[in-house]
Amino acid sequence: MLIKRPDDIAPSEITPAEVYRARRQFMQGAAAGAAGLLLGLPEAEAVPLAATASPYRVSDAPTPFKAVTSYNNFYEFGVNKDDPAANAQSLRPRPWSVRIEGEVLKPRSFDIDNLMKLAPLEERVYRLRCVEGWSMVIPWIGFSLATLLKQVEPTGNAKFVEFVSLKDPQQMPGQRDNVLDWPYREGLRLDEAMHPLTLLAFGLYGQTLPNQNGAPVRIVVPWKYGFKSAKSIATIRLTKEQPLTAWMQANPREYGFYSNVNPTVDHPRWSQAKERRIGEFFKRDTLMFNGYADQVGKLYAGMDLRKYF
Ligand SMILES: Nc1nc2c(c(=O)[nH]1)N[C@H]1C(S)=C(S)[C@@H](COP(=O)(O)O)O[C@H]1N2
Ligand SMILES: [Mo]
Repeated sequence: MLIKRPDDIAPSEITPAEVYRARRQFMQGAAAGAAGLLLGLPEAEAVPLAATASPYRVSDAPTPFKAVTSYNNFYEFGVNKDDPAANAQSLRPRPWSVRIEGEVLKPRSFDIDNLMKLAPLEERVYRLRCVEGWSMVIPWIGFSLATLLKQVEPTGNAKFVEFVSLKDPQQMPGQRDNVLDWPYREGLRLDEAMHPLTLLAFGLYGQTLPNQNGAPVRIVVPWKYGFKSAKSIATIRLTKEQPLTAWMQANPREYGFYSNVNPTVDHPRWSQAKERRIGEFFKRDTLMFNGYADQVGKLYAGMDLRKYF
């Protein structure tokens, strides 16, 4: 088990008070977990993660921890919003390895605890906009995916990055239903994957990722609809061709490869002009690229975003 003593962080100076409170509550829980271990009770799953504050933080109020961890989309554990929190205890996030392969000079597998040490962990507060019309603000912990991609040295042929989630119906009971063609697969263009905002996330709210949020490691791409941010990743593959994602395979008319948040291009079943921030009553206007246009707009210069939805 991995325990980082939080002695070297002063969370009050780097995180919003709310994050700090959630972290303190969590650490009390962790202490109880350690006591449980002595009594032979099941070990607490989450452990504190120290991180420094990244400048990538929106000023919107973070969505409460309770909502972030109880209102989820994670079809491997069921299709209802409360299914992942109810069912994801069967996921075993340790031991875990992530294979990174394909068009790279140095393919390799990382044990999750070594992968986490590849770069200093940062806390970043991002908006997350689901294509279904709701949104959250989440303090993630991780580092830029680019750090990992540079380590394996992409070849000149690498143009895309495919993310493959775990496939194991024993751990993921929702995979006994064919709602998607498992495993869950997502993808980015290489320049999108290399953008510093694209986060390899290991935690949220000062602790390791709860299973329902994609333990032990996931991607977070804040300017795209939430489904692009694949959870519980087992393989990262660099490719020449654009990968076929699980959602495009299921319904190519509704789910495009790009899926950039765009209030002017509607999904066939849902307007994308407005969103409901979880915990708020009035709808908000959805922002172009989810508010990240200054940082990522140039990736799409000259592209017809209706065609490349
Ligand atoms: N493997 C996998 N990743 C996934 C999903 C999923 O069903 N399976 N759902 C996606 C969707 S639709 C959203 S909105 C986000 C939700 O992330 P959260 O539960 O951490 O807020 O995860 C995405 N990643
Ligand atoms: Mo979503």
